[in-house]
Formats: sequence, C-alpha cells, structure tokens
Amino acid sequence: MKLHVIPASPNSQGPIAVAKHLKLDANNTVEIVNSYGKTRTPEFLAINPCHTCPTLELDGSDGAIWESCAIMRFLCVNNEGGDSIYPTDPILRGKIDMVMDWRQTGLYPAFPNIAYGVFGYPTDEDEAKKAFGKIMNELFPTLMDVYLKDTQFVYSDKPTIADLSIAPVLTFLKCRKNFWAVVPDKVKEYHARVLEAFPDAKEYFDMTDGMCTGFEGPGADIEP
Ligand SMILES: N[C@@H](CCC(=O)N[C@@H](CS)C(=O)NCC(=O)O)C(=O)O
Repeated sequence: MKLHVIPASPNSQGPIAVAKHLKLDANNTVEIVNSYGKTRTPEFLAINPCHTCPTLELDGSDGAIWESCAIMRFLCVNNEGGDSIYPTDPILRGKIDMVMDWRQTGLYPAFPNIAYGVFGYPTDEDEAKKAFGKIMNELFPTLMDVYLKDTQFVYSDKPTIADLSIAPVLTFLKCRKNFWAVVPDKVKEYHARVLEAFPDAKEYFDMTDGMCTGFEGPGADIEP
C-alpha cells in the first residue's frame, strides 16, 4: 500500500505516526509517499477525487481510503499491534471514535484561519482571533476537563489514535506566537507528551514545528 502524505501537514502526521509505530514502512507493508503539490494531478484524482492527503492507496484494484482518522483506524484494525493504540474495549473504543469525530468537526475547523498562512494561503485575522477565542473558551476546556480529566491521554493512560488526531494540529498555534503564549500549560504538556510518545515520526512533527515557530508572515504577531 502507498500512504500519500503532505509531510508538514498535521492531517498526514497521525497516519504517518501509526504506520511507523506499527513498523509498516519498515516491513514494506506501507510505503510513505510525499505527494505535496501533486494532489490535483489526473493521476492523484484517479486515486482520490477529493484530492486530499493523507490517502492510503490500497494494493491491486482495491481502491483507496482517505480521511486521516479513517486511515488510522484501518491501519490499526488490520495490522498486528494496532490494538495497543486503538484499544478493543468497546466503551473506550467508542470514546476514542467520538473524540476523533470531535477533532474533525469541532477542533480542526478552528485552525485554517489561524495557521494556513504557513502554507502561503491568505488568512483573515479577525476570523483567526474569533477561532482562537473558541479554542480557548470552548474546545480546550472540553479537551482538558473532559477528555483529559483523569488521564494523561484522551480517556486513557496510554496514547491512542485519538491523541494522534489532536496533538499534531496543536503545533499550528505556534505560528501566532502571542496565541501560543497563552495556551494553558496543561495543553502544552499534553501536546509534548503525545508527540514524544511517537518518536519515529519526530522528523515530521519537527517540520511543522519549524515552519510555525519560524513564521514571520502576515499576522504572526497579532494579539489574541
Ligand atoms: N479531513 C481531511 C483533511 C485533509 C486535507 O485537508 N488535506 C489537505 C492538506 S492539510 C490537502 O491534502 N490539500 C491538498 C488539496 O486539497 O489539493 C483529513 O483529515 O484527512
């Protein structure tokens, strides 16, 4: 199988970390392919008409799976060791799935206006401030006081794919240094704890960190 990725994109980094954690690239089950700049080519659109990375291109005529959370689940369910980061306990698995849906529908939509400047896209500064307000007042309290209320990771003392769906995205906040400065320590510590739990993906996490920390484009210095 081929895992098409945009290496510096947090959406790609969860699936990359899963593939590396389960040694799927080392044992040639999954080849990680850098498809940056190629997602609108006829060849890529034939694999995934939604033109997004990550995309897992299956072997033979089996087609492809896209959407980062679906890919992480697929890799875990179908490969040895996947249970360690996608536990089979039905209640815990249900909560992990719930948090991954929250990541896609609640958390991630708050980030494009804050962070897509690092990829050269225009961003709206008023919308970025509004989105950060929602992150601070609504999304972080849910993360800290509900999902991380009693545990080091989301509903668990061990890291799971729910954490891999969330933590790489939080790095984006570093491109607005005055936003990152007021992020609660509990969130910063969680962010570091998750990324450290997947050292094989460090080079990818570091790419995003470097791009965001070094960002000096429009709005880099705005106040929250
Ligand atoms: N909800 C999707 C989002 C994927 C996504 O938006 N990927 C962007 C990069 S962050 C992409 O591949 N854009 C290239 C394009 O649309 O051509 C997921 O979680 O996988």
